[in-house]
Amino acid sequence: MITRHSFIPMAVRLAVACLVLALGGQAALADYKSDMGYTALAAELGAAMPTGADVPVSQVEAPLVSGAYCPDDVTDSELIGKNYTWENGYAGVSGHATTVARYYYGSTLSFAPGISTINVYNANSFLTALKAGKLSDPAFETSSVQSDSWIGSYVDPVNPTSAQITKDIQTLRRFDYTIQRDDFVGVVAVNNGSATAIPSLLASSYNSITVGMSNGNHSHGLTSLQQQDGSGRIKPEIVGSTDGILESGNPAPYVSFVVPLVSGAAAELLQVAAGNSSLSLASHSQTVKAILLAGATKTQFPTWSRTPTAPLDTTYGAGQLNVYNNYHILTAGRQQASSSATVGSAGWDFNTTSASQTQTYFFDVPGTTAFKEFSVVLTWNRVLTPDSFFGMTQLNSSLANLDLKLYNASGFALGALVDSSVNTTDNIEHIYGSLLPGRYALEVSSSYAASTDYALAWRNRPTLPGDANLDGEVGPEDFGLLKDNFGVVRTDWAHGDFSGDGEVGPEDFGILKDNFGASLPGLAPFAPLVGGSDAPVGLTVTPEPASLLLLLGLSAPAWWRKRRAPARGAARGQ
Ligand SMILES: [Ca+2]
Ligand SMILES: [Ca+2]
Ligand SMILES: [Ca+2]
Repeated sequence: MITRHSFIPMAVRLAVACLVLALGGQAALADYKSDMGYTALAAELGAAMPTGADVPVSQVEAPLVSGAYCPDDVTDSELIGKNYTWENGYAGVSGHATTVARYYYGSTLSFAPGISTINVYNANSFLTALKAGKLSDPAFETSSVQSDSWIGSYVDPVNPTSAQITKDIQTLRRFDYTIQRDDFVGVVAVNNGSATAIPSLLASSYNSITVGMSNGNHSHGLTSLQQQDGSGRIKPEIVGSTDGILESGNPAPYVSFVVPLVSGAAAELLQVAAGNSSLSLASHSQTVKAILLAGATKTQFPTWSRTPTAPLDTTYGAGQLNVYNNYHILTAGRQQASSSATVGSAGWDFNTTSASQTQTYFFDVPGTTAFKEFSVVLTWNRVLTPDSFFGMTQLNSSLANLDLKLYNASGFALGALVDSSVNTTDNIEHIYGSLLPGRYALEVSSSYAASTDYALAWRNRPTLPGDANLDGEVGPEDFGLLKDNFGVVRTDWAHGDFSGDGEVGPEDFGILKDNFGASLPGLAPFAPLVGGSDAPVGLTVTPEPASLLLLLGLSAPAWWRKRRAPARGAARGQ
């Protein structure tokens, strides 16, 4: 059955690692709240900051050897005064459960201090209640968010049997089945350590959100489950900063304590969605997942990459959780596909598609800006159905194949394909990159006959005015583009028309001048510096416009007159 070491809770395993860190580690300088956009959103919203209030949650904890699995609700000031249900009977305080709880719904440490109703499960009892291989249905999950900071498997690592592997697969299907049936947001852990394998339970699920760390020190890469359970899917799907996370006063950079932060971020979204009827479809677990992944940031990770057939980075997934982005995607509102109207450049949809349908979302990048980042995520659930002969003892898995494509568009007609996410193994598609001004279309298609619910979420980050080459900085290369096209009509941002009037002129020079030397905050802060201690070249000083022109041997007015005059004549037909 369950191999004993498989259920050693992370807290026990981590005791050794904590000791090492206590001896050799240093206090973290940054903190997870500012790293993940919580501080910025709280500053923007003030008293309106969501807290997860009225969102019921559950916490599943691997028991200690003693059987203890409960957070300390009696003496821990972060946790007292809330309503706890010990689903498997009160069995004593677990330090691991207490730390998870502090970062899940603690009064000062969490992203969701307003959470007040918590169901706590012993992970072993929780697995039993899923009833893998039994005729009966799994137990209902009445909470809206479930946090799983534990890992496990029924498979004996030394002498694996096919029956054990089947039990893992059927357990995972039962878990995904409960998400499909009860529509809660499941947030689950990969293992600690970058050389570890991705756990079967529950990290290999489809319908939950699998979490790792921004330091990359977690199991990552491809799932390896067999049968219809999609080996080769990329995990984790999102990561979180561990800067400043402590357990018993020591730095605790472990997956266990990032899972509850992602769970709290989900609770915040659900609270906002519940408080506004126009956002009600955001309460679906697929929508929350799409928003969390679309909101995630990659600029911390210079090696982050995806391809049309690999939607996520194999270490960082969709990137680092960002509470600020999540909130703004959600409140941009639901926006539906249309062949005669555009959607906004941020938002989400929850809808249904099938093989006979294509859903197209037209949107504009205005001529007066350009997007350094455009991020869009499509996700849907796999569907589990009882076998026609074996009934609930054997759940069968069906996975629709939806695809996501980004096109140039003219009016409401598709133009050239810009990028695509068309993998065939996973229930996630993701496109991420920079966009110049213009009209675009996102297309959601399905090659699966049955009707499939899906969620789509998208956001953008404008670059700085004057950044013609979209590298996030305004510098000499942008000035060069502007200079080379000065006076040209019918041109675009990439050639120096930052004002969006279709020509490159003094107004564009003014925009570039005002931003010369600036770069987007938080952009690839880990970019290597040449020579170790050398300062980056060219971006530390903001030259005056006169000195810039002097540097290039140009006189602005003469240069302007020389090239602008014929261009304007042509434009006016003179
Ligand atoms: Ca696909
Ligand atoms: Ca630039
Ligand atoms: Ca212009």
